[in-house]
Amino acid sequence: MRRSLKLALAVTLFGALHLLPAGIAHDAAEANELEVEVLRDEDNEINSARGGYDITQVFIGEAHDHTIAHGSAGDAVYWRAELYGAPGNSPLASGEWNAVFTFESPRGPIVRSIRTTDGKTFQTDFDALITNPGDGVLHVERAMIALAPNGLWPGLEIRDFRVETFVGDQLRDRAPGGTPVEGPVEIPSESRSLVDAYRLTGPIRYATASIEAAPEGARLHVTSLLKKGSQHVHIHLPQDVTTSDPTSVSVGPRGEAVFLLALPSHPTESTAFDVTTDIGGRITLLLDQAGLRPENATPAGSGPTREEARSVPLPPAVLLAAACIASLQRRRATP
Ligand SMILES: [Ca+2]
Ligand SMILES: [Ca+2]
Repeated sequence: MRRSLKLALAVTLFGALHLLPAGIAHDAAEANELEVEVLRDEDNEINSARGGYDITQVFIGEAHDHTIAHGSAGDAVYWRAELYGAPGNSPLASGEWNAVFTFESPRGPIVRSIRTTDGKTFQTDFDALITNPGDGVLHVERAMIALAPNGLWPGLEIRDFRVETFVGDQLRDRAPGGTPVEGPVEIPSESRSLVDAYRLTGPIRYATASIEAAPEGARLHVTSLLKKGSQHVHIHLPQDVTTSDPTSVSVGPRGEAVFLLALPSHPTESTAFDVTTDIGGRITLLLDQAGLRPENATPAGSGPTREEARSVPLPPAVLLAAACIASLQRRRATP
């Protein structure tokens, strides 16, 4: 059985923008199709006079961000939100503008905020923050909460998503909920929650991967799962595995990147390595190099021939599940 190619796949994303030449990195918005809209709040005109961010659409997504950490420690859940208004537009709105994001987790509420006095520079307790301030609007692209340091891991459910905005200590909008105007008085609205809960997966939905034996060593296929967006795929090979192909390739919607891998003549034990994408995907692959060793390296009759092994379709879905479970168990074992 050792002759068959064994590999396990776990999938996740990685913000490798720093590895790319300027001008070819993709924007985080390419991943919008993977997000889940959790809140839809009224679009009001009241705050344009009173000041304070007007909450409209709010989404939850997942991504890996290497600026938080490499490997699984950089996997995060993030908020995306469209907040209308900008400090300075109203004399009534002087002071600090604040947007507070909350969801419930099995470890208790996770509360983070974004604060500003000029609408361009921000103070935050999110683990990473990507904003795009526009004319009278703040696009919160990714307000990220790392999973592991906050007691979160794939498989857990988070719920009760809510956002509140303030000027100073005065509440100016909330979602779900209407528009507060004076103390407990608020203008009712059609604001609503769109989901009861969101189950964390880790950043594995950006791409999938498989490995097959090839005469030269092994062939790694990485397929983008995006229907519309584009992304760069990066492979981070173990030290003793090489490729003459570029290790960073742009793939379009449903596109595939193929890497021909050269394996060491004296294979070591199985090795894990990451496949990442520049907009936040990360997958961990487990390459059992022993499964690819030359014909004469194993006793005769111990398994299928190399030719047979090559012809056996690999069950990547099963292996992927196994790897994800292993990953989950590791996370649960972490206090
Ligand atoms: Ca609103
Ligand atoms: Ca509201």
